[in-house]
Amino acid sequence: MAAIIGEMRERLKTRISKYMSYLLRHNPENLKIDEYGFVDFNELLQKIREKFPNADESLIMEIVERSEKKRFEMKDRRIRALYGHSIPIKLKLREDSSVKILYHGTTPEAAKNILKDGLKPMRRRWVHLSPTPEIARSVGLRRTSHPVILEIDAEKAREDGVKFYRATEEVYLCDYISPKYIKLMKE
Ligand code: HQG
Repeated sequence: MAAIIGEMRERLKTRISKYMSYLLRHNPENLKIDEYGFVDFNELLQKIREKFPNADESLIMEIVERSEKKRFEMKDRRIRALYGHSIPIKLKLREDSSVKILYHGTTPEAAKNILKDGLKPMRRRWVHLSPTPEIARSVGLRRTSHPVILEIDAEKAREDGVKFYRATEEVYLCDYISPKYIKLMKE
């Protein structure tokens, strides 16, 4: 019985986390969002409870603090998404000056285009990159059972003026990567 309740709670957390990502990354609807992407935590909680009446503060805090990916950030009772946005906000992250190689996992079809045209943000504000091939593979697996892993020469790109930002331990962001810094990863 306890196991079933635990599983139901996990499933509810996943649905609420997806709703939070939708609101904070793409469409805040009637929530007041500032230029850095933060909304008032109580307002967000109220909004979530309109859809998920069982949601409470401790459940949301579990999502923020204990999910397998760190998707959200809290500051002074305000909350924002750390990456994934399509709405125009300023994340104001500190530029990363140390990472040498980054990875990007994608479909074989997209990889072909990326090697020709470069990595573009597509529907989001930034290109999303991974610090390890394993993480890149899991990103690619969202779209295909046979992900292609691309290797980005971040050190060379940085020398040429490209700026990288570390949003979380698993996610780096940048505006665009030219094909000259991208190659297929050797398996
Ligand atoms: C592709 C998830 C054709 C790119 C993940 C990708 C990540 C191109 C797709 C985060 C292209 C965009 C973001 C070009 C890029 N031609 N295709 N020139 N340039 N693409 O979802 O990186 O679970 O916007 O390869 O784990 O897949 O939501 O980006 O396939 O961290 O927290 O265009 O979202 O995190 O797809 O994923 P996405 P992404 P969450």
